[in-house]
Amino acid sequence: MENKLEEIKKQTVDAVRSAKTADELEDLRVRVLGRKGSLTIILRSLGDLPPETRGTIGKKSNEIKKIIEETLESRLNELNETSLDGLVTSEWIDVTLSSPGATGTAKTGRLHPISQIQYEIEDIFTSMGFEILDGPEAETEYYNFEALNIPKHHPARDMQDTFWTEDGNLLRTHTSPIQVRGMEKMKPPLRIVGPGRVFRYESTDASHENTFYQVEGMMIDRDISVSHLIYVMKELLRRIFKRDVKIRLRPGYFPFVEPGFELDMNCLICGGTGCSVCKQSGWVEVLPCGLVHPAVLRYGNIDPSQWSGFAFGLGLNRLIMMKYGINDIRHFLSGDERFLVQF
Ligand code: FA5
Repeated sequence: MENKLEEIKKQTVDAVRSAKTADELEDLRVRVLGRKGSLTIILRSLGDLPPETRGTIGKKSNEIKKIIEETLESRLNELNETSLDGLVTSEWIDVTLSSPGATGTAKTGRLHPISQIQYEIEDIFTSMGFEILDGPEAETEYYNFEALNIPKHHPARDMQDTFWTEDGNLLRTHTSPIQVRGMEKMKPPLRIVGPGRVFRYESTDASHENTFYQVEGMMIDRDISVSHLIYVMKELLRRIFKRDVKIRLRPGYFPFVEPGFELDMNCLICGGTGCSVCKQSGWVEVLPCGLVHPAVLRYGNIDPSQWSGFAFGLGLNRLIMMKYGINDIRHFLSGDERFLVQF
């Protein structure tokens, strides 16, 4: 038995020392020390040995087990170190080298001007305590029209020509469904903005696209009035245009607000004296808004006798056109790099 133990020790230690991978080591460990391993079987059968040899064989078996375990561990450490050394030499990178973009061989990308202004507006609203919400681009009729106080067959549906899907849903024509989903999800008081892409079945021209971007905004609290709306809108425009902006409100009809307004800003291109951008009027229409209609609050499970609010829907494409003096809305989706690299 002693000879057998010596043989197991010698063979295993030799095999461990010449093993090249961790898998090989694990294989050896299982063959010798595993549940049915050669040494384990001997250790388990110690009870069957005559009492005079049991002590010696037991001691030797345990010594050999310890030697094999230590050899396995030290070979595994050696292999790990070698593979790390190999990685360091085969996969090192010089982090001080300049990137292909910096050397001019590859162009670095940039954010689309719409994304830039969207993130800027999100930051402005977040700093005023608004939360940013998202909503689906393919919507149900309920969220796009019904819950915004535009029932079936109401002529106001014609204000927004719609892409319908075959199953009776639609591509959202505005970001206003986000306010309905926001009201359903959150309890008042609430302040939310919902940016996103919207779609209208329209022919395109210099100021109309069939796919464009809006940012919806809504604030609901106790005793919200038009003065809160004016303050937030003026602050928004001041921060976007980096100067004080003169505004005016004109009555505007949207079934989901009452009263509803068209908010115009003083033309920044001509300073209000009249130019082609403002069609000689000195004013540019930038954002429709108003106080949330009680029916819309009710659709959002909010009691209009307790709460009131304002809402607005800002068209991002036209806002950027105003900011940079861009004369055709179709540039935005043209994918023309000559246009895009300017921002
Ligand atoms: C709306 O979409 C309302 N949901 C806005 C609103 C929200 C009003 C909350 C009151 C309260 P309107 O259809 O006017 O309103 O569109 C809003 C803005 O989207 C416009 O001022 C304009 O900047 C932009 N817009 C509308 N149609 C187009 C178009 N075809 N191409 C590019 N921009 C457009």
